[in-house]
Amino acid sequence: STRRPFIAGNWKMNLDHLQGIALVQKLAWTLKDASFDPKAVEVAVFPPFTDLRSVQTLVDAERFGLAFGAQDLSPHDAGAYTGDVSGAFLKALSCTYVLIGHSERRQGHGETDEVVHAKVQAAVRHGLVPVICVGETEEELEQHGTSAVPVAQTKAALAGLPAGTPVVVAYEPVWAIGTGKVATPETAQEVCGAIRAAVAETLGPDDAAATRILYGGSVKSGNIAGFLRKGDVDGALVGGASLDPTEFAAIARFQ
Ligand code: G2H
Repeated sequence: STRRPFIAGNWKMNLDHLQGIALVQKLAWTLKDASFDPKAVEVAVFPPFTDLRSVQTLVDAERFGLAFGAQDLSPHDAGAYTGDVSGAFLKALSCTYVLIGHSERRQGHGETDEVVHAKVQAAVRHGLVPVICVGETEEELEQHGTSAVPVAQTKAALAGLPAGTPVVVAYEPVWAIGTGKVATPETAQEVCGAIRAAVAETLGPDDAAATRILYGGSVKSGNIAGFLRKGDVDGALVGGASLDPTEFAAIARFQ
């Protein structure tokens, strides 16, 4: 396909800004030493909010071809929302992306499809590309079968967006997150294909062809290639393995 593969590192609540600086420096030089071609694969990191200013200052995006984003944003633009962070502030720090609806936020912070939808709208208002996370729990998988829940979550998140809005969708089966249980490439392909059909229904066929759909859940350098060989899997959202710059660089160089 013409879609540029996308390898995204979700640091979650790990690495303060000093540790973040060290990781990004090591990552950038590891990729550079390996003659990594950022035009062939896009690499992005998603540090905690408190690291973003350091990462912005440090990463010479042009030189290293590394992008970055935040792990969450407020559905509101500004005002009396103690503890929240506006998409406007993320944009001012040169964030390209923002994760929305990660299962740890859906489960741990009660984020419903409505909240996810409002956050997607906020991201788009501020010129950020939302990386919308969808996925089913083990229980939902048993009750509704493969694809039903991620497809419904995708449609809810994208509802009302105009065609041509750049988005990324990440399929992360909740039962595969940080558990060491990894979905097979066949399952990932089946669900990512169904998600692409949902993007076609909501944003249209051109957007469906252009949208990158990622797999996430216990991705490592040893299993990435199997996922990327599948036609509808355009990259990975990597948690634990993104905290080791050597391992994360190896994932980015999956070919
Ligand atoms: C899923 C994933 C990254 P991990 O949460 O978002 O984490 O790779 O540790 O399973």
